[in-house]
Amino acid sequence: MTHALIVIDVQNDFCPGGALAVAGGDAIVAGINAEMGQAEAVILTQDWHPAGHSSFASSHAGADVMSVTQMPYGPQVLWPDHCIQGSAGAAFHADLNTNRADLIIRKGYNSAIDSYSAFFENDHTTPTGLEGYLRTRGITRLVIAGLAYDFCVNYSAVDAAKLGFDVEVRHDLCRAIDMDGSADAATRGMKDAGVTIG
Ligand code: VGL
Ligand code: ZN
Repeated sequence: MTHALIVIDVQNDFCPGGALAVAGGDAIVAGINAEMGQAEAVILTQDWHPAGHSSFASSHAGADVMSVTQMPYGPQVLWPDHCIQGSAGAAFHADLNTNRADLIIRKGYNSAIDSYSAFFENDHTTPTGLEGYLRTRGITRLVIAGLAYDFCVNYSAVDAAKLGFDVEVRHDLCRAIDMDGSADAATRGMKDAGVTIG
């Protein structure tokens, strides 16, 4: 048994020109495609929000983009509208080898709760189903890459480690939003959770 490669949110809205562009987001695509050849299973995640999602600043009167608000489940960054279900921005980067994917898991479809992690919504309780998929396939080792390093990659990796998976994050195959030191904080948090940063 080798490992599953989990590719987080390599979507147009997180790449240059997108609604929530991550610097260099497109520069990791070729390396991720190459890495797929090493994996037993390839899983893609896709941020997939309904219009008017509660994580959008536009859904909160007077709120600034990138400000933080308090939600019932904790603090929430208010993002520009992004990855709206079925939009071009929500589509995978055109060069990503989506044909190699065994599973595409969508997240963030619940209007009231954001979902950074591929495993749980931001209430840290509502599962996406990915844990069950991996366990029933007998996969215990995960390599994680994608966007954004400090949000969805970080949350996915920490949740995976807490669930008992053996987790490596490929730093070279990720790019960060990096607001207020969030990239360094993500590295510390992942290491504390037992994630290997490769
Ligand atoms: C993400 C912010 C909002 C991510 C998704 O993929 O890291 N970040 N939605
Ligand atoms: Zn999102």
